[in-house]
Amino acid sequence: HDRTNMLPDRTTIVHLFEWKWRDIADECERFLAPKGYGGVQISPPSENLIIHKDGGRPWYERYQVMSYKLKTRSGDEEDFLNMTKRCNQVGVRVYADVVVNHMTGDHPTNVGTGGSTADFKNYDYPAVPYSREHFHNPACQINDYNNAAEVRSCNLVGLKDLDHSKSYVRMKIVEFFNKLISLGVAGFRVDAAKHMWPNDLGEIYKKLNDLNTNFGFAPNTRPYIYQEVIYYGFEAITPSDYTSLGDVTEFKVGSELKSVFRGRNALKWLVSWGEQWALSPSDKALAFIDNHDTQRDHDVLTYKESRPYKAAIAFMLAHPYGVTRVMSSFFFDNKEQGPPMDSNENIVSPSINEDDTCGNGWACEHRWRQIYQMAAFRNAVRGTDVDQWWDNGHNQIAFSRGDKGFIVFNVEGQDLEQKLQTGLPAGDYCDVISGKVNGDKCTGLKVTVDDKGFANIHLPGHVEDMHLAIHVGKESSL
Ligand code: LM2
Ligand code: CA
Repeated sequence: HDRTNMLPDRTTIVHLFEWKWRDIADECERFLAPKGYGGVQISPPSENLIIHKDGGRPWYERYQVMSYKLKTRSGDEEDFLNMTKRCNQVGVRVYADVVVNHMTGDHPTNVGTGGSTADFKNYDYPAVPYSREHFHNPACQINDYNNAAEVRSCNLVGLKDLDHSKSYVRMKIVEFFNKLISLGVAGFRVDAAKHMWPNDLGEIYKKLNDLNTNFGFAPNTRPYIYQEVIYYGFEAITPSDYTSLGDVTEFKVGSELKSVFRGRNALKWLVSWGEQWALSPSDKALAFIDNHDTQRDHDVLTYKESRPYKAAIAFMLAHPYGVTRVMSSFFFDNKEQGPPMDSNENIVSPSINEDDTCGNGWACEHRWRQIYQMAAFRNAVRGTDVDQWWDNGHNQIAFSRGDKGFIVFNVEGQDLEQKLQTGLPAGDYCDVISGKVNGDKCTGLKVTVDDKGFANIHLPGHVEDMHLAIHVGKESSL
């Protein structure tokens, strides 16, 4: 077993942003498990402040914590348990987004999704309970990201900052994490980890229970922890401050691959992808192209720019670097807009179309053929290295993963026509990007590998996708 606690033949986590627990349970059974996804990151399960904005409920209300009661618009504790049971049953792990750096900001209304109230001016959160002594005092605001103490001990965008040097605060957080462990989670995405002191986090992690064996985890299994440390260089706090405690989110994956697949940096340089690009060590990194913050606030690739987005995700999933996470969004026009909701402010479930895509306002990138079939590619090639590297000196590249998979990218705008060494056993393969295996047919491009491992690859410059991928296993071999 690796550190993620996923099944040994699964590799990729999907972030089902703002989904309801019952819908996630359904999705584990009907799509994630059959397609080979290994885990799901859920939105924060802790009770949040209800916020009304422009007639809607902004997504970010979930990052303003009222208590550790498991009651949000995604569901209650019973729904949560239904989700962890059903997902684990089909081998899909659940990772909870835990928001413990802070509670809420100041706000004119003070009712939470679980009915709890708080007195913000007095730092009084009776449903935990927390009071003034549990927060950094005097309160200060974060302005200077070159000042580590300020980043960690002052308020992030006005959110009341907990003081984790207090053993009571640590205890409340440990209780909350252990509650989630008892309910069957496999690990945690630690929100705003950069804003907490590493030593305090270490003390909290040490007191966590092993995963609950009733959900299929082996005895003595530790939770998988990946910590959100936003870093693009030039700041006082770096991901390496946290790697002795767990994994870190690697934001440079998305920013670097954006430039490459938009054609602003040559693909040939990807030959050295990984630590040589000043990324965190592969065995400490959570790799992703976009997340719920960057898709709103940064110029990264998202579903809105689907051609380079799919290629960047394919490269990430084809390359052995890091643990991989795929974003799954709802459509939005303005960045505060929350998930689709009905007139009672309940989140609307995604509908599922004939062609696997979603309706009711959900983008469901994880259901795009070019994405879920690359998650299966990553499963099929696990344990192998990058091999048979080829490039044309510019923006056409190809590489294999041992003798298990082979992928080609063409960002040149001109056709690629090459006889290439695929590293694969002889046979007919179906390109999992332009199509899929259907019975004994391929609905997309067919690639024939000869007994020496060579194949004639034709990848036009102006087709729907800029890449082609084949691999051993039922999803691609004919
Ligand atoms: C995170 N990582 O460190 C989350 O990934 C990110 O989504 C969270 O910010 C942030 N940390 C705190 O958990 C989001 C959102 C902010 C929003 C906060 C709190 O990006 O814009 O701040 O959640 O809801 C909002 C307002 C802000 C206001 C604040 C407090 O946008 O203007 O500040 O609430 O009322 C006065
Ligand atoms: Ca803090």
